[in-house]
Amino acid sequence: MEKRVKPVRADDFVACQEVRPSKPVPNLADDLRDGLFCTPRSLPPKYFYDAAGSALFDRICNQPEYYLTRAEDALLAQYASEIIDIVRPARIVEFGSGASRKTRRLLDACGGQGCFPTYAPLDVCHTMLLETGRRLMQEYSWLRVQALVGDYSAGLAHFPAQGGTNLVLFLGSTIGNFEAAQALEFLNELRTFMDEGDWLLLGADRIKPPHLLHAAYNDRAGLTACFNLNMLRVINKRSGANFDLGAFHHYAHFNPLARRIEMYVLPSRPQRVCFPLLGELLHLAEGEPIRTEISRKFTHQGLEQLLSEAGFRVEVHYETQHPAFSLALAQPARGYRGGP
Ligand code: AVJ
Repeated sequence: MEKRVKPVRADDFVACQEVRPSKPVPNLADDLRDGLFCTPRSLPPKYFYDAAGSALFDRICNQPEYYLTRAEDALLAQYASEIIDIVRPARIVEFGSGASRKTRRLLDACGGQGCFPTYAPLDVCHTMLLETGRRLMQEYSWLRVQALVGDYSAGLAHFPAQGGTNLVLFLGSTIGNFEAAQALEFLNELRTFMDEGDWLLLGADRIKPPHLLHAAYNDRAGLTACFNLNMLRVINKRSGANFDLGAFHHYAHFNPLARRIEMYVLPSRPQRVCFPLLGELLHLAEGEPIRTEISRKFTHQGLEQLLSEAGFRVEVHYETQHPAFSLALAQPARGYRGGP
């Protein structure tokens, strides 16, 4: 008889707790109504990330054109011990942790310096949190994982407090998905939840020659195109809509005035899409765009200005050149009285 390995129950090892939203979050019907039945049409990027979408994003990160992940990882590899030495965190909080791959650089540095923080990843995906948490605890014998299930855009008022220094990670240039006003609001809110001695490590992509940006969002293997169109599949599955995936194209370009990548799905012929959830029918003309993502690109100064407007003081600004990428280590500015 085949010998079976006893399954490990992740819940036995990884403490997992829910962070309740503290402000109203639009549901799927709201997002569809507000995004599609007006012009210009758009859908929020959070709908990229079902299991297939997350797997596609992982593969995009390994594409030769998608420099972001490698640039950020190079900075973490080079500066993780310096960062840990400066911060000496009691807890590492990570927003949108996903598979926590980059976090390992920091955990390695912790181990090397006799600093043993708790790791608190916040993600919407419960399964991903448990799997990653369990794996990390096997790799780092000293590590306690306090997994948090929730949506960082749904408010942080119910985020569990913990004494000692927090190091908050917001990596991968996810901040670029927010419009300028939203980014400011989010960072402001984050600062309100942080103590004066806490630290923020923020990864942000930088302005660079358009052909490099264009290539990163139009990889030759076509993974970004699949990732983009997968959003329509997610919407179909979750709402019962009937987007015809074969009738849409991926389109991504860099808008140098707005300093951002804009990503769209474009119908190659007129479309009628049913939304039973709303009792509505959507008419799209040939080529009428639905925007699925913006990915803002910062200048060195622009990033520091955003942080300072949100009430942070940048202590160290790590950066790569060619391709440029920023990792800013910042603290809440002392005596800051501004608010959102
Ligand atoms: C995960 C939001 C940082 O904007 O570069 C990758 C998502 N979109 N390719 C980015 C993405 C297309 C990515 N972020």
